[in-house]
Amino acid sequence: MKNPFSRRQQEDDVQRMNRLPPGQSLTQKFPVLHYGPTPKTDLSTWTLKVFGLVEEEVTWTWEAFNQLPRTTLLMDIHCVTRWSKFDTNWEGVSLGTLVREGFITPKPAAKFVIQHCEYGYTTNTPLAWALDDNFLLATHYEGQPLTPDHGYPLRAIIGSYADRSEKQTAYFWKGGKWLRALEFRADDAPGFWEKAGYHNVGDPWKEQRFSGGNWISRF
Ligand SMILES: Nc1nc2c(c(=O)[nH]1)N[C@H]1C(S)=C(S)[C@@H](COP(=O)(O)O)O[C@H]1N2
Ligand SMILES: [Mo]
Repeated sequence: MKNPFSRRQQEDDVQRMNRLPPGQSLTQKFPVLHYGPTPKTDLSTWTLKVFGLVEEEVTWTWEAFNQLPRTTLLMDIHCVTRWSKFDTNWEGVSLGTLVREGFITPKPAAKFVIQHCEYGYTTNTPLAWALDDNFLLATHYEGQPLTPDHGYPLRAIIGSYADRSEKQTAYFWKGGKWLRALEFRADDAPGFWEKAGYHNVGDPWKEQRFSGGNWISRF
């Protein structure tokens, strides 16, 4: 369906509503951005492992993962390469819900969560961010299972709410595609892009794009 509103008009609208972080522009597409190849996933051998500073480590099969309580989420997402996408619809499992309902119990010393993805991609956030309700382990986008390029069968997402732009959020690289494990840690462990020179925190509202120094050109 052709979008009845021009990109520029939509961008003006979100700007006026204070939903466009500094230096970003609105895209009506859904760009695919990652380093390396897209993995092929066999759901019969796929697992998600939760390890590190938790009372009990757990490994879910795809079938077990799909028994967990589910959540839908409407988010604005912001890529550090300057595109933002608005009102994206996701469905999946909320880490905050898993902790509140006792499926995972972090040890008191746990302060960071590392997402471990296929081919060794990692990304880090404070535990508090990953437990907040704008962070989701997503299996579906706009009512459909994720496509391989967008992270099938499971990815993390972090974004901002239309009406709560002050909520703590991060650029979209902190949403790991092809997620296979979550590690709870006391100390931080900068991930793939963070070590390549992206900002360790990556708040789009503060325009924390690069840490300076060792930035490697990506594209
Ligand atoms: N495993 C993995 N996840 C990743 C990346 C990556 O290189 N590998 N890139 C990140 C970046 S920079 C962005 S902007 C988003 C892009 O998600 P999309 O391709 O679904 O738009 O995925 C993030 N997750
Ligand atoms: Mo990105």
